[in-house]
Amino acid sequence: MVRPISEGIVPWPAELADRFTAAGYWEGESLGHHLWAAADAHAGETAVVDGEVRLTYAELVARADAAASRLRDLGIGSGDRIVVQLPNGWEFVVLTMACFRAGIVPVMALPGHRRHEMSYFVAHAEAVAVAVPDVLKDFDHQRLALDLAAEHPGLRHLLVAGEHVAEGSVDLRALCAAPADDAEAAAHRARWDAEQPASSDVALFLLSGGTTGIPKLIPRSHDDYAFNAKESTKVCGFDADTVYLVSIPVTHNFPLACPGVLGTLLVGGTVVMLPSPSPARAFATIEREGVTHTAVVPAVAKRWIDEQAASRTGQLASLRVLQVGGSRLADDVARRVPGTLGCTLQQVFGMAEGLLNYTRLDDPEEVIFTTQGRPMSAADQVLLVDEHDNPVPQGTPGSLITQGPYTLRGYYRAEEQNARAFTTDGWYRSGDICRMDEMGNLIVEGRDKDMINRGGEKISAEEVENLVYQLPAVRLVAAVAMPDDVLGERVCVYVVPHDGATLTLQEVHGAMEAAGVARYKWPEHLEVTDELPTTKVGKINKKALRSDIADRLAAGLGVRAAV
Ligand code: OOB
Repeated sequence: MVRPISEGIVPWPAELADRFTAAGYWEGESLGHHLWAAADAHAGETAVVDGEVRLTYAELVARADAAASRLRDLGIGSGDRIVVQLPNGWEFVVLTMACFRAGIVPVMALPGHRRHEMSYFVAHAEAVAVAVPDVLKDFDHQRLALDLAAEHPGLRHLLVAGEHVAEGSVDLRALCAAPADDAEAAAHRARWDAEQPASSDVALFLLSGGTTGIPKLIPRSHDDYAFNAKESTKVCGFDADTVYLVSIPVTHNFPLACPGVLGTLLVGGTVVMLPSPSPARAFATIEREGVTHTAVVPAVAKRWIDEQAASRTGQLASLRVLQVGGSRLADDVARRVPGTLGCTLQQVFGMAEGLLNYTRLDDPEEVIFTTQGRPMSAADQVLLVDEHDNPVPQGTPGSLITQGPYTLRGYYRAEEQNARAFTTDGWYRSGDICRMDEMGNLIVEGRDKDMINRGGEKISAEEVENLVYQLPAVRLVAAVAMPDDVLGERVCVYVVPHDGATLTLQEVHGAMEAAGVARYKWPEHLEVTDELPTTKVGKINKKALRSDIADRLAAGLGVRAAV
């Protein structure tokens, strides 16, 4: 039963694929092959730590092989999709490795997603299963999964991690349990050693940051994602002594594979998992486990710095590298990292679509503090272009387009969006406005995509607008970013109501709640107005709205965060 996904995938042109293989960027092996090779080389060493649970490499792969067999027994096999909405925990690692091994394709959802998003992922990916916690932060994910199953007949299995597994659901912890004995372990191992997915197959789907009304799925192949993670370990100095802490959601590309969990496991290091980056627990964990590397978004970096500056309680001597990315890190916050946290800062400007830029660990301080780094690989092609796709002069801001051995050629089943998101010769339009210094380092100056970056969580303005348009009072709506000290940006909506109609932020939230929309997308400020400014061609002038809300905030007009 081998049914790799091909329909709806835009492949790399054969000539490029050959070049990437000849140059060794693509090694022609599955992610499982690489991970199991590392596990064999480090069998007795600790691979994963999650609270009281500690798994050696030998235990981890034995569980993953057994889980792959148990999934197969359920009828889930090569080419099938599972929407994975798990928090940071050992079950996530075992399940993901089992999927890679058996050619099952996980769709990496976030714990914050709700019915609106999950239902779309299940439908668009034609998922046969979802993997969820029972309850997380007072939200009943299992209930949501049951509702999804009622709505989507193809969704046959609910894999549930937790104490309360409903009848009819599959106990994910049991599915990920150790095999009974060595003989059983050897049988599972032999089975999957003999049956590996092709390296060009889709290994997983990541979610796009979102600029369109509907979210898009990013297919990542075994070849390209292995390169993504492995090459990152070189640039970031990961090796078998690395103890990597993951405290931001592991289903994000950044902590998953830049180098993240997968990179750490590929070089024989130890992954330490925490469900959230709260400073007290993170600091205690760094001390207890001797964490050497970790990745956070700028809002978390700032929290850690402020906490440590105020209390000096964190014993962070083991910490060597703090990676910060996902949104723009302010230069002044960057400068405080080494002095306060006692480690090297590494800025990371990446995207789930592929291209990763890193400051190098031995770069001059000014480069580390004021730039977002340069492409990971010599094979990454990056151009900064004007509105006609012509390269801008060096030092001038331009829109970043890119192609390379780990940057996608098209979103999954999204022909219409692909026509806009890629140049005719296949370069990905990131929508980021950047400048390049003489050394080739990129500085992110803004964006020409209609997206709001809320502390690293990406929100499509169009998606929010479509949801607000559902309210009968709304004649016109525009969603824009409003500046915020903590998160960088939050969602603000400008609404022109129909004649005589009124609207409150509570009503907007009520509509979001009713539609089952993830909370991080809920507008946090509403401006009701008589008209919206337009550009010369008659489009809503979002630039004017962004500066309007920034001016209002600066003038202290009592704009307050509501969520
Ligand atoms: C990461 O990935 P996504 O897919 O959630 O978001 C990508 C977008 C970029 O196009 C850019 O607009 C923004 O997020 N971004 C940054 C940034 N890192 C990402 N903007 C300014 N400065 C940065 N350092 O966010 C992501 C994926 C892999 C590694 C790191 C981040």
